Amino acid sequence: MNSDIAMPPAATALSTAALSTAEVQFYQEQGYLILRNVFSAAEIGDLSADVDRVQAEHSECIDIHNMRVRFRPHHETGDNTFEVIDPISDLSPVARAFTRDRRILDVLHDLYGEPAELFKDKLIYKLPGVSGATLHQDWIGWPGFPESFLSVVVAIDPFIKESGPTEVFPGLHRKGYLSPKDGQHHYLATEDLPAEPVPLLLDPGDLAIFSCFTPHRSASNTGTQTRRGYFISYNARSDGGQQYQQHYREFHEWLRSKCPEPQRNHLYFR
Ligand SMILES: O=C(O)CCC(=O)C(=O)O
Repeated sequence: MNSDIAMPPAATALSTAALSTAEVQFYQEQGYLILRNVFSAAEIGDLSADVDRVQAEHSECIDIHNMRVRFRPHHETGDNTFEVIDPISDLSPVARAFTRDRRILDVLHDLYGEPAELFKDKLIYKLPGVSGATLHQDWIGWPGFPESFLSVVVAIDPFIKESGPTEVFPGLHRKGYLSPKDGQHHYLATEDLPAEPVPLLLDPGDLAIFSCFTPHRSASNTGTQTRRGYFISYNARSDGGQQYQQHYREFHEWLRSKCPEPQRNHLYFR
């Protein structure tokens, strides 16, 4: 099945001074940045309602064979629990508008020194009980995978200790990719990292940004509320230009290649 995702490329910002020099320097040194109150409660309310609508209206898509969604074990029962819709911007006009919002694009222009291009986007719902992400870097050794890849997290729900916030290991992005560049996804061992993790504690409407080389992880959601975050990833324009559709073609190929026969024949994208 053709898994091209019908979505026009993101608009790009032209010039800005959205960040202070100190903020740009902090990101360059630490590999992450938190920006408070970027979006209003009303804007986050609209995003919240629309991503919940997508989850409800496309419930038939929440299926282990659909490459658009991912599951994780419940931290107590081990039950495979829905976690991610990737991508969501073609299903949610509100999410799509966030990917093109000047408040994000202007910040990225300051970090890149040039316009950003949308690379991928995913809504991590992280329902209560879902286990966390194992320590890893987002970069992967696929030919041409952009080293300028970074992710912007728009907090829809509070990222608090109980809900399993993303935790970053600051400064280590400067070491580059720490695993074999063999095209596979690799986990890292905490004891190998000479830094203490920083939890990205966010209120709804806050943004966090981290580099594809910044090691990160998250704990289980042991609270009673979802921890919905919109993770939007970009690359610098000079680092491959618009790659959104190409990325999803490669990603689906890779998912297929990882899936053993005969389940591979059941995979689809919808
Ligand atoms: O859910 C999180 O906090 C982390 C997610 C993550 O690491 C990823 O999607 O690469």
